[in-house]
Amino acid sequence: IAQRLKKVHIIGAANGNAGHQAGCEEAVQAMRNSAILKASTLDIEWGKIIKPRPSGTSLAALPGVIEFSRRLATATAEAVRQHRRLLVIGGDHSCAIGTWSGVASALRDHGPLGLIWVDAHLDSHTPDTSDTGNIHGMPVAHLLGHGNAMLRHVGDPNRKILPQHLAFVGIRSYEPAEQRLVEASGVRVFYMDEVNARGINDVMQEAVDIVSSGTVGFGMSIDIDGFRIEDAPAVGTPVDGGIDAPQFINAVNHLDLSKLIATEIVEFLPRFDKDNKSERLVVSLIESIHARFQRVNVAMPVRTQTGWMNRV
Ligand code: 6HN
Ligand code: MN
Ligand code: MN
Ligand code: MN
Repeated sequence: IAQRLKKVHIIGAANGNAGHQAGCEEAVQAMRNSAILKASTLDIEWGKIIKPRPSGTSLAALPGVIEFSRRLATATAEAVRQHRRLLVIGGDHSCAIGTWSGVASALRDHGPLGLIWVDAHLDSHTPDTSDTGNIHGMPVAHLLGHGNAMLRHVGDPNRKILPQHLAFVGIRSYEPAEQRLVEASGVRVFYMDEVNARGINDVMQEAVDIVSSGTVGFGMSIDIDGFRIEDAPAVGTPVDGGIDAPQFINAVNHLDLSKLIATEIVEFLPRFDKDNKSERLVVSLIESIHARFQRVNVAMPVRTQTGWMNRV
């Protein structure tokens, strides 16, 4: 069993129609074929690949995203219940609704889930406030319990993440309505200005503290447009002035990831890659995170009729 737990269990979220442009749906296949990933030291176990039914774009994608999110949530919940070292490869960022709804519902009896959101964007619109209607700009609002009821209730009807258990890192592009939602909820936002002033090391340490305190564990949702364009050129909504990827990886190497439950890497559009830079970054991220991933050692407390008990 210990052998199996050392493996990285990858669930593929092959969605793309809720993004700004098509292409994210190709990332799962690209990573399955990736010679760079195969050449890495990682012990990979490919799990379920979830594909959306054909649907429209912008808000016309909504019924498809709801149905897709439910199937993805079922898959991530199962992986977490089996104590696998879970990695989700997206997909446009709307897949985060399914990923974290499933993880949160699997942990419901253990305690609340924390979440670090690495991104250029806040992704905190509701269908009512979005200018574009693109659902990849809305996952955080839904995980916090706002917006469309069907999307809010994927996995179970509870709020998936509480604002005090969420931290954004790398933010530099947003609209006023989503910023109001986030700031009014009291979520900690490490805007890019603060990352530049303090360094990514310091910021990530504090982010881990925030999402670890009062939670059973935390997830990381990494939108690769959070990084500098030269580190991750293959994105659909590039924004200048991103996180220095080598510095981020160095920061990860010094983090306490003992409470990490799962990681998600999204918004990779392989057709726009240059010299395999983005692909290389995705593999480096997985390598550094999984080198520090202690999931196998985490004994999660479970609620019993007489109190709390450690499940091994
Ligand atoms: N992402 N705020 C913009 C919108 O359309 O709502 C951009 C969202 C980007 C989302 O990159 O995951
Ligand atoms: Mn368990
Ligand atoms: Mn983004
Ligand atoms: Mn995003």
